[in-house]
Amino acid sequence: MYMHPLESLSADEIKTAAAIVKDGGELGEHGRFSSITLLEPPKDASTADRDAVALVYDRASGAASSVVVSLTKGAVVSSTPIPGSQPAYLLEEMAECIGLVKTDPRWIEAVRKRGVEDLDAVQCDPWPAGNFGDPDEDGRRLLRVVSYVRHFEEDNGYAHPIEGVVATVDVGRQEVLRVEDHGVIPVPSKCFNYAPSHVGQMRTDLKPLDITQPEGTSFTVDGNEIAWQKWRFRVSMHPLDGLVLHTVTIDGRSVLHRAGLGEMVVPYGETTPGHRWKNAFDSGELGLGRFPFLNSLELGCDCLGEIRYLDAVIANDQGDPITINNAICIHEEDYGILWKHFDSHTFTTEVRRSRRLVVSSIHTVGNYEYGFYWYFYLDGTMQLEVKLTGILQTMGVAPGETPVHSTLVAPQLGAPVHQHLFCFRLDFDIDGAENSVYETELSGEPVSDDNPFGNALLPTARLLRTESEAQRTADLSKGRQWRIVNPGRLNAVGQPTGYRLVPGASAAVLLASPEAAVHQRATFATKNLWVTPYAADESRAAGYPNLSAGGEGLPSYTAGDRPIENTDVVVWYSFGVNHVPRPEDWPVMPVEYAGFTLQPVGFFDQNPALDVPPSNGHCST
Ligand SMILES: [Cu+2]
Repeated sequence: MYMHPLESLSADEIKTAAAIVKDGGELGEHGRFSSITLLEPPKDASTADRDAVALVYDRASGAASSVVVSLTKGAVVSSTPIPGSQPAYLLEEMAECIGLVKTDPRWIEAVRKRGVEDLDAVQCDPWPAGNFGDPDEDGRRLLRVVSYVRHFEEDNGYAHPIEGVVATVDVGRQEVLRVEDHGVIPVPSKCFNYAPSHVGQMRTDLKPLDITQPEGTSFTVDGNEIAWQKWRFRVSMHPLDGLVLHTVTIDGRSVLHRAGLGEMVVPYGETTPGHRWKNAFDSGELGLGRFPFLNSLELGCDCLGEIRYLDAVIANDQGDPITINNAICIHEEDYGILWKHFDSHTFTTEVRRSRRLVVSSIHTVGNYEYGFYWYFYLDGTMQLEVKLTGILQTMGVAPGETPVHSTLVAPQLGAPVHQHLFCFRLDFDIDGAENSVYETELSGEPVSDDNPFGNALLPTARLLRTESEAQRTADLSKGRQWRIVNPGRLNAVGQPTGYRLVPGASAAVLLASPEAAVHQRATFATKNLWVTPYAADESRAAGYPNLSAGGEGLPSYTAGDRPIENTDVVVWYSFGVNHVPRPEDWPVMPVEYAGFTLQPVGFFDQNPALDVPPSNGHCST
C-alpha cells in the first residue's frame, strides 16, 4: 500500500522497525527503545521508501545509539553510537526509582521525622537530576525524588509537600545514591482539591453553549494530511518534538517545511536545597510526546464542536506500539470579525466573520499540563499558542515565614518562582527553500529638512547575514520583529515575498545567572531568536540534554558562525512565561498563554481574505 513519505509510522511499522533492530543485533540484553520515529525524508527526496530511526539505550552500559532501519527493505541501514549522550528517561526507570526510594531506610527515617508513617500515602515525584558537576554523580543515570502526602487516594498531594527531603537515585546501578534531609518543616495539613465533590456548591447559572456545524466541517483529513480553506499541511506526534506540522502551504505556495518544539525548559528560582536543582526539560529529558504524558482527549471537554481526532502511535520502552486515542484534536472556531467597513456615504456595510482551524494536543508532565495549539486563519496568518495549566510546584514554609524566591499561595505553602521557556524550530520554506531573515523595527527620527514636523516614523529592515548576527532578543518598545523572505520571488510592489515572526507578550528569556548549570544546558533560552542553515542532524535546541553538562544544540550548531543569507534557513524562536505564582493559581491554575504569530508580509498582493463570503444576508448591505 502506498503511504506518503511523511505519513506517521503505523503500529505495524513500529513493530517491524523494532524487530529489524533486534534481528540486526542492535539491541543488547539490556537494550531499550527510547523512541522509534519516522526518518523524515530530505526535501528533495524522490523515493517513496520508508525509513525509521530508533534511539536505543543500553541500561547496563549506558550507551546510546541511533539505528536507522529501512522498512521497505527490512534491514538496518546504519547504527551510530552517540557517545556521552543520555536519551530521555524510560518509563520503567521512573517506576523503579520510586520503588527504590520507598524501601530506603534513610528516606523512611526522614519522612517519619515529619510524622509520616503510612508510606502508601506518600506520592513520590521523580525529577530529572540535571548536572551540577558533582564528581559523585558523574557517569550515573540519576533522578531526584521529592515527595508529598495524600490524605486520601485522590487528594492533591501538592498541598502537603514533605519539605527538605531529596533522594538522589541511580537507576543504572539500582541504588539510592543519597538522601538529603535539610531539616524539618511541618508538612502543611490543609487539603486543597478541585474536583466538584470537594468544591461544594457549583454555579447554577451557566446555560449550555453548543457549537454545531449542521453541514459538517470545512476541513478534510486524509491520513495525516489536513486541508482547510487555502491551507494544506500534515500533522504528526513526535516523542520529543510533540505536535509537528509538515509541508505547510497556502494557495499551493510553501510557507514552512516543518514546525515543532525544539526543546523546552522550566528553570526554578528557589534557592533552598529542596528546589534549587529543579530544571525540567520536558521534551529532551522526559519525552512529552510519549505515553503516559500525551493526553487522550475527550469530546466536549478538551475540545468543543465538530471535532476530528487523530490517534498517535508511540513506541514504548520495549519497542511495542502504544496507541493514544484522540491525541490530536482538529476543529474550527469562530474568532470574532475578520474585517469590516461601514461606508458613511452610501450607508452600506461589509463585514466578514473570522474563523480559525485549531490543531492541538495536551501533555501532562508531572504537576503541569502543556497544551500546544496551532491556529490557521483565513487571511494567511498562523499562530502557535501554548496553554499552561495544572498544578504549581509547592514548597513547605515554616509558620510565620515569608519566602523570597517563592510566593505564598496558601498558609505555609510556597510556590517557587520559575520560568517556562519554549523553543520552536521553524524550518521556513517561503515560496521555496532559499530564504533570508531580516530584523525589522520602527523608530522615530530627529527633526531635519526632510522631517520638519519631527513626526517621521521610519521602518527599518536589517539583513541578518550570519548565525551570530541572528542571535537576538525581542524588544517590544521598538516593535522588533523578524521577517523571513524569499529574495528570488517578488510581489506586486517589487518586494520579496515573506512572512513575519511576531513575538507575543510572553517573550521571556532565561534569567538564571551565567554561572548557573542551567545556563550552559539551556543556552537556547538566553536569546529569543536563532537562525541556522538547515542541517539534517541539527534538530534539537539543547541536543540530548538529559544529565548533560551543556553546550549542545544551538550553541554548538552556531559555533562556526555560518552564513544564513539566501539559503535554506531554520528559525528557532524561544519565548515563555515568567511565572510568579498567584494565590489564584492554586489549587489548579487557570490557563496562562504564551506564543507567537506568523503573518504574511507581501506574501500576497492584497488582503487575501476578500473572497470570504458574508455569513448571511445581514452582513453585506
Ligand atoms: Cu508555572
